[in-house]
Amino acid sequence: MATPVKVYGPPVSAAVSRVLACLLEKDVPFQLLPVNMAKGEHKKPDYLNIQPFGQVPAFQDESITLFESRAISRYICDKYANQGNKGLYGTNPLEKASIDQWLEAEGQNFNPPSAVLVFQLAFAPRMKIKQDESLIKQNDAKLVKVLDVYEKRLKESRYLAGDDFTLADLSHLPNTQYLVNGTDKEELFTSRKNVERWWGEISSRESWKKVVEMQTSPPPRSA
Ligand SMILES: N[C@@H](CCC(=O)N[C@@H](CS)C(=O)NCC(=O)O)C(=O)O
Repeated sequence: MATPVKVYGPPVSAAVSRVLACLLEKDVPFQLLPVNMAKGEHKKPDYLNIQPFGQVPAFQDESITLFESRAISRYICDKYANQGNKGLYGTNPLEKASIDQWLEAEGQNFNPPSAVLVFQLAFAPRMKIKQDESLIKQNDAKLVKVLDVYEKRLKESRYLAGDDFTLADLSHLPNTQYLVNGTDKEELFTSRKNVERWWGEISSRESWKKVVEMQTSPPPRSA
């Protein structure tokens, strides 16, 4: 049997959970290795050897070490093209171009405001960090504009890149999960008919349900 790929980082991290959802969609066996961020393990020299920016996730498969969750996900789809969800990253240049376009939209347009809101509204209170109201307001306004574009697109198309669920949709799962279930921003998604339908469909995928389970179950005790 092939050696499982390695993912370093906690499943509660949005970027780690993006990679986990992709591995589960592609039926790729993986080993999840803990990185104790509270203890600063992600800034220690050993970890910086595999992720020079000191962030999670890091990823290893055979001789390759990668960072950046979207690049890792693209690699997984290409390397394991013939297993699991074979259309996740498209099967021809036209499909791939559309998926890449919406993946970029997620990374460049959706992620910046949504990541700020997730941090400010879901993580800052738990970490006893004071929330920045003006940052929340600014990013709420930015996300409204992005979701208006999505609403229009999703009125014409079942999923972002076309008729099928792809990496472009998957990439939105982590931040949206936090915004819908862990903040008071659910309405941004539920007030838009087609965005709401899309969220209902993508968040009920078995792969994502498993990731949410991993996020909510306590980490295994070390011996
Ligand atoms: N663009 C990177 C973002 C990685 C990232 O921001 N990871 C966060 C957790 S979700 C992290 O490691 N934060 C700790 C830090 O930046 O020191 C990716 O997609 O992999």
